[in-house]
Amino acid sequence: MARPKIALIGAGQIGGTLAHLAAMKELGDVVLFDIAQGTPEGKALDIAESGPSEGFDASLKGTQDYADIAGADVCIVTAGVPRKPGMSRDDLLGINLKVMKSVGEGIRDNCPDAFVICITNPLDAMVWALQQFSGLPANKVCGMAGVLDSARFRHFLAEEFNVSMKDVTAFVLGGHGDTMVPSVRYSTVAGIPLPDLIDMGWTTQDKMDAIVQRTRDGGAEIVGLLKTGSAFYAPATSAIEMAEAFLKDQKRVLPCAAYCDGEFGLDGMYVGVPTVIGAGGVEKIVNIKLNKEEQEMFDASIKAVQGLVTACKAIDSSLT
Ligand code: A3D
Repeated sequence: MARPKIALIGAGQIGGTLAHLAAMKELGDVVLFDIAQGTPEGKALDIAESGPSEGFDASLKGTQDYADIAGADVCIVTAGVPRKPGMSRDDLLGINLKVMKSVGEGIRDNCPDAFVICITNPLDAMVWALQQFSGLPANKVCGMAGVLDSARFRHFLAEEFNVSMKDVTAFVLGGHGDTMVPSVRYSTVAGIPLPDLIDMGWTTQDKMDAIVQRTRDGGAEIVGLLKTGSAFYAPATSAIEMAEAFLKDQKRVLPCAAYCDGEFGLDGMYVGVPTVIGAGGVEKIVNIKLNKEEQEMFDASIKAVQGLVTACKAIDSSLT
């Protein structure tokens, strides 16, 4: 059986890391596409030359030609511009929307059966636009943000409790922005909900509030340290987790930006929610109940995403 084909649109910091991870995990053959001449070719060759030492079998190719992504099974999109210190994700909207148009058309024309994972910011609006520009079914187009935001939350919790991060489950709902909703009630250590751990004296409410806020600011914290761009190791790892769930039909329960049509009371929009990812793409949205406080935070996040979608429509009248 031929190896799966993984197309990476954007061969920058995240794209290169995605290619390295996909090859090392032998998820399939990798095509790196970028408009920058030489970058995808150079990264593809460099990673291929790490194969003999690492011991993986995967072919890697860099290209500026969309025809090379033909028939891809998975397509991960990082094309566009990342933020610099002082910028919000929303500041990227105008420039990255134009990029989504060309990328969406490239996917539509060359790999309409792919499972598409968007990473480009502002995430929830860009994945919505990418689905429209590509015309692919909504369950085959989703955005990576929740896995990353949850991983950050899990990391901070594991440090606070001094336990293995393997035993910490957590998820973050809502849009991938300042209004995201890290769910304390639905996050656990080995099944014990965080509020119970506060009652047990493992931490305090103040410390938990600080961890929630650090999770919300997780992207900005890295941007502030790097100064020249945004996070790329953890974002790439998170998207690979989603791609692997699809390629291996794992039915993983992962938070991602998925198209909600009725779920969570939403009327056709992309936002971060818990989902089941398997061979069918986003196979299910896990429609959990929110309490009053969570619902208020979720509503504020929805409002922020809706504002970005409205801004996209004002820029490009082909979006409906
Ligand atoms: P960067 O290293 O700049 O890579 C982006 C690449 O896109 C560059 O190599 C560009 O040449 C390329 N590119 C630009 N326009 C096009 C085009 N029209 N077609 C093809 N390629 C193009 O950025 P990065 O890899 O650090 O980040 C990529 C995106 O991911 C940015 O928008 C970030 O804001 C976003 N990001 C999202 C998250 C989430 O959790 C959602 C996390 C981190 C970064």
